[in-house]
Amino acid sequence: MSGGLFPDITADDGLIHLPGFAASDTDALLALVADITARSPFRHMTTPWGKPMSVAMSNCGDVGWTADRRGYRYAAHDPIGGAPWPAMPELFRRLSENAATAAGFPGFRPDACLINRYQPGAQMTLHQDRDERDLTAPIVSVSLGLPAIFLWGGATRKDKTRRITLASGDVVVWGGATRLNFHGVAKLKASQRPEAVRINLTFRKARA
Ligand code: MD3
Ligand code: FE
Repeated sequence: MSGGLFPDITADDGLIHLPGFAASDTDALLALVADITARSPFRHMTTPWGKPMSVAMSNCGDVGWTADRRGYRYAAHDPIGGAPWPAMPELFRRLSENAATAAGFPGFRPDACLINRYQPGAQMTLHQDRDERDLTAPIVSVSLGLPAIFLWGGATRKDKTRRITLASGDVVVWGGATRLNFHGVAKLKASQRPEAVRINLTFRKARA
């Protein structure tokens, strides 16, 4: 991972894009995702409206984000099997803390990492992330695998969205005034290799 000053920062309306910040770590990160999901497998959670999500998810850390018919929440145990979520690997923690520091948020200590898997056809519709107790902490996202188009909206659902391509190894940090902005991911295109997927790690401080 990049040490010291990271030169290639684009700060744009509260979105801080660090292209390639995790580029040298992608293989190690994917191997750790494989370890985590061997214990807490990817699953398609159900929304409170009863619809299975097209993105498959798992978590590591003290708490993990879950969705079911009762709502959205962070929980210390994987509802599949009832065990604690796998611990957050040291590389995950270090990378996310270094990215947050490079983006101007020193002292970020994530307690949750949501792992999203996008197969071709999967998407994430516009939403806000508001299940975290500490909204002063940023969110750090790390993209791995196939590129995707990130949709970056405003404070209301009606605000127009901009499209930003996120490639493998890219890191984005959101915090401050834009922490509650609407955002989503456009439907993932099929690639030449049908087994190829996009993995996104989002690091959060879920508990105050
Ligand atoms: C902007 N994931 O898991 S990560 C999510 O690529 C989510 O899988 C997308 O949105 C993905 O909730 C985008 C980037 C992200 C995460 C949280 C945010 C952007 C954000 C919270 C506020 C504003
Ligand atoms: Fe989100």
